Amino acid sequence: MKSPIRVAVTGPAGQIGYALLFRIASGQMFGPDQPVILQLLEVPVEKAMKALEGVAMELDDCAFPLLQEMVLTSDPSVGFKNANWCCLVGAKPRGPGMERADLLKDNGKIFIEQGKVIDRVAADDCRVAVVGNPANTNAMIAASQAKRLSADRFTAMVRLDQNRAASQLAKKANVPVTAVSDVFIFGNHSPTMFSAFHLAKIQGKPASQVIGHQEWLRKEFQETVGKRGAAIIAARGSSSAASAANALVDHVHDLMTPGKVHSISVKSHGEYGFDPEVWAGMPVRTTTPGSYEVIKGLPLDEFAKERIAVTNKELVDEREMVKGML
Ligand code: NAX
Repeated sequence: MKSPIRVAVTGPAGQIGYALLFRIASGQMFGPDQPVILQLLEVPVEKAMKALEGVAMELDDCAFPLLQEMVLTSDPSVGFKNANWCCLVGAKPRGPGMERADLLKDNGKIFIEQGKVIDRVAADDCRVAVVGNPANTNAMIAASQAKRLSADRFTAMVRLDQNRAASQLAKKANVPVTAVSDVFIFGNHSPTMFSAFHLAKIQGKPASQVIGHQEWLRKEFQETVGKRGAAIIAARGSSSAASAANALVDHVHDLMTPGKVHSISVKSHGEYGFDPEVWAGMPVRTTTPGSYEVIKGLPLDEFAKERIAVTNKELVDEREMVKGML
């Protein structure tokens, strides 16, 4: 039996938390032979901590063989202590009439604090995956506070966009989703993200050739993927939760599996025209468990360059809005 890994999850009493924890504890994130210790960090509010106790009772009731221990806390230095992975899901939601800049600043405070504490108390091999929005910029903020852990350890999730894009392409081409490959998301996790259909393949052939409907790929497809979150809120009355948790399972699982090619948001070093120092969705290949290299040199046509410039500008603007806090 392997020794257990410590997985810290913030926001465990929230919607995504409820869809995520059971999948981590059942082995879907780290594999069927990897025991886990869940370190669950909520806000110090009675209602949230009480709800967390309920979730922990349900986890107990699953009798998961891989779940060795649970720590329930509202103290970040306990929650992140010796953590090998930190899944930063908890964040303040955007309230009515709230400007994006206010949301960035309010969440910025959370991620500054969490970045500092993770850097101080987490394990030496710690990896961080940010889900709480605005996820790309929150990852940049948390990384900015770390001195011990390098910036490449901090990633943000664009996997939900990748999965949404793959599924839409499969539907349009009337093939199973397993026939779709090389779907990469560039840029921000927001409606400006660019789903690079010119690189995607369906049954090994270029997706644009198989679908043959350029206008759909450029407009409707991009909008459906980029605005999927809003469409789900309109239909379901609350935001994506199970699909977001599933995407995080995929994000971490693929980052732990050498050879996997997938999209994650990482610190830019100027690849594909992104500003250095923003966190942008890009294609990566996992090298060793937890580490990756950005896949460089994929061809970009004029349309792709225009779209990347738009999403890059949004990331630069977000960075400007929080610059004073870093
Ligand atoms: P919920 O509001 O249901 O749950 C959030 C939980 O986080 C709450 O229990 C809250 O008490 C807790 N929390 C807040 N601040 C915290 C802190 N400083 N430390 C620890 N816990 C804290 O939201 P949920 O639907 O679970 O969504 C969580 C985040 O994911 C939101 O920011 C949301 O915007 C973001 N999303 C990101 C996605 C992505 O692809 N990157 C997609 C789904 C989702 O919208």
